[in-house]
Amino acid sequence: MPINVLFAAKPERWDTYEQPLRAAMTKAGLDVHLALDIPAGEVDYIVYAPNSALQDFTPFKRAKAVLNLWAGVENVVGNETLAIPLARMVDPGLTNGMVEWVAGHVLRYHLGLDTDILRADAAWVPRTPPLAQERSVVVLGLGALGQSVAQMLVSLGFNVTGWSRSEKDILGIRCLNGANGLNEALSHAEIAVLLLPDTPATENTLNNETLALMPKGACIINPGRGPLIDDDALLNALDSGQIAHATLDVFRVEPLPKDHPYWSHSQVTVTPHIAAETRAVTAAQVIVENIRRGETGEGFLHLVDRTLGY
Ligand code: NDP
Ligand code: OXD
Repeated sequence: MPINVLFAAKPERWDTYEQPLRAAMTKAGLDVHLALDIPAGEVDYIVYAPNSALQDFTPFKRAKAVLNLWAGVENVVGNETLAIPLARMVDPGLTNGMVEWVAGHVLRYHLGLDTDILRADAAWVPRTPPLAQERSVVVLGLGALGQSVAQMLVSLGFNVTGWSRSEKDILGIRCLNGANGLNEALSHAEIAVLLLPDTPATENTLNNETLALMPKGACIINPGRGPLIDDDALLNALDSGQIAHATLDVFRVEPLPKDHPYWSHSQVTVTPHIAAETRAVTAAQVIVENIRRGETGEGFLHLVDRTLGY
């Protein structure tokens, strides 16, 4: 009997994922019926995007797991109808995308690239670019994405501090945790990169108090989630010069409303939630590996802790 796998994302995503999923299933030797529509009581696994029409998991009585296509789970983790394991997306393609996006934006700040890119006059003023070893960068969140980003920054020569919930020991990275760890990390953060999940514990991680701890003129890069930052506090810190510039990819409301002050602020760069995207070919392998594990009774990879919310 085939394994029934329901694809429950926006219908337009089917074209992107169908072939990579089928190819990965064939390669894994799994006999799978993959479809957009399967009677709920017959579904074994749900490949899921939190913005799909499926919000009530109650009828999926025999399903073994929900396999999220996104890294962020804030829009599904609290779903009270979900009583089976939930796996988040950890995809090498998505990780590479995030590493590259953060590298670009960190180097923009570090090298002061705007000075030349936005030059309006004909001023020939040579300057010596700083070296990465003279720059402290802090990565908030040392998970799948934060760790890869931090390691890339180390490989470029930056002084890297990372902050996470639990204690960590990662070669080349100063690892801190807990409330005191955050304060210590931010006090050296010339550039802060936010790669925390959106949970009750991480809301407003950057607020009036924590922004004030950062060195004057620091820069912020947020590809994590909008609620990690208290927007009013950031706007005040930008206006006072405490924060020199912010690059924001994620927002409390997306798309960012047209009248939001971030759009017109000269010290803010808005990007439309494009820092990193799940890549179908590599993600399909991760999804199929979890289906294989579900069938053999091995533990699922990348399970979400419903209590912690990530
Ligand atoms: P992980 O779950 O692998 O890592 C989360 C990290 O945050 C862990 O290091 C965790 O600590 C830390 N953390 C969680 N809660 C706290 C807390 N209260 N205090 C301190 N540290 C905390 O997630 P990923 O790295 O895969 O992804 C991170 C986020 O990136 C996603 O949740 C999503 O919001 C965002 N994202 C954005 C994308 C975009 O295009 N803009 C694309 C993909 C993801 P510990 O290690 O101790 O558990
Ligand atoms: C994700 C995202 O969570 O794209 O995967 O933000």
